[in-house]
Amino acid sequence: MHAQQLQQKIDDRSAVVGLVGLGYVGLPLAMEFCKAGFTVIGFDVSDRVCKLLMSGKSHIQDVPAAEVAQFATSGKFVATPDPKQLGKCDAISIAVPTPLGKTRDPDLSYVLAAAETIATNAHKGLLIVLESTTYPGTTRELMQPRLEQAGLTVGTDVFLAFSPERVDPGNPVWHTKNTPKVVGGITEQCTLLAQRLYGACIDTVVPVTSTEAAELVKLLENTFRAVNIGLVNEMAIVCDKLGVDVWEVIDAAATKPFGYMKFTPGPGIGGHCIPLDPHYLAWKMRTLNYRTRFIDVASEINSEMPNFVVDKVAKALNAERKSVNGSKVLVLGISYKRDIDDMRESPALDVMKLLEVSGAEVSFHDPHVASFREDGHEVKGVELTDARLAAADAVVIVTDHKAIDYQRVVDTAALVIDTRNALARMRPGRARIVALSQAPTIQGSAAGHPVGAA
Ligand code: SAJ
Repeated sequence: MHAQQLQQKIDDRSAVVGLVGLGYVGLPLAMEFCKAGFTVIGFDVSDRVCKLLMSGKSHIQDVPAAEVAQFATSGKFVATPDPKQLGKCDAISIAVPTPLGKTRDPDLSYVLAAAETIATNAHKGLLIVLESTTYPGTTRELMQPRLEQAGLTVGTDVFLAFSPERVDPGNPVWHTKNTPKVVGGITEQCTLLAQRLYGACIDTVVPVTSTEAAELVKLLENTFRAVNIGLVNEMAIVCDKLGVDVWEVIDAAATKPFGYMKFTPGPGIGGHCIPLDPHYLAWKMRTLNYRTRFIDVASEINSEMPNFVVDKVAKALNAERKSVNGSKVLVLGISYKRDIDDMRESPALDVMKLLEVSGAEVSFHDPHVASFREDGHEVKGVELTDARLAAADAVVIVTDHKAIDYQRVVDTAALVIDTRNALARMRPGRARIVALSQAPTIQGSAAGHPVGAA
């Protein structure tokens, strides 16, 4: 009875849809529900975010302010820090952070807070969908009991599902509406209702038979990336020891039209997904006495890359009879990937810290990051001037933003360690260039040949 009523309200768009968490996942999804004709109540603990949205502005790069303003003005979208408003919702999606703690253990405090808030305000006929990336079993083991403690039976009184978020901020092609959405429910009825709800605003919905399957889909997707990035990072180390250009090898391998997918090595991995998501699976499997070796090995190699890069810098300076200690090192690009301003888990932070610990005088320039906060204080970037490029004992390209003029870097700097192959097509200039997988030539060595890197 509740299922049929909810399905009817979804179909005629009279259902009120709640979004818990109005970040890079929740806000775009809220807008899609509004565009599909639903009234949406967005709940966020940040009063500042709610006020900003209700004033018709957007704090998410992929959501135009005009869209927020349109629905906030028409009353189709309300952003509020008041959890009691969730009692008005017929369906609620949860898109809150699931970080890892210091010991790489899952921190589900935001999910649990959302579950408590929803259970307190839940009513019969409510559909809840968890979107936050988490370990398999979370929806059934943590979410369902809280609803049932509130006297609501999942599958008949209320409906519960998991649907992994697949938002890639800044992606010019794939958005919330056109990216296929996987949904898996505690019961078949839960899956059907989640499928109906998301099908109202997303082009393709992919049902799976359980919440665990849906939770694992996301973890497989991102573990696949982390493991393959770890593989090419190891290939960079292999090529470095063999004196082979890893970029040439990867580009040639990528000509294979089947059975191969190109990944590129670098100074390590950053972001809010790839370095973290696989550890959710590793953690869960440890509780079942199983060690997910691929995840562990990939994490080991990826985490080792900042050290590998700093070792290259040290060897490159040493080739000029300089020590890291006392050298001026300019880091170019510090966000976790090119052409964005996000610093989360960025390997550039590790590279700069390691250089500083070795006594280098480190500065950075990033066209997208003017400054960042570390240990409670602000670290400011520097302007990219010819004087600074020329004065640096070493320039290290960590994130290869398109906005940087790399020919200028090659023409002006004396030594550049290029961890992203950003200089591959530059004309020769003043700079001696050391690639990610290239042993620096030791000046004055007898043969003048590259000395194998350690
Ligand atoms: N990286 C490499 N080599 C590669 C690819 C990435 O070193 O070949 C590094 C990046 O520099 C970055 C980190 O790995 O530091 C993560 O890069 P990413 O391209 O995976 O970007 P993310 O973290 O924004 O990942 C997101 C994920 N989206 C979701 O989880 C919803 C991921 O699943 C997407 O596949 C990815 O975007 C994407 O394709 O852009």
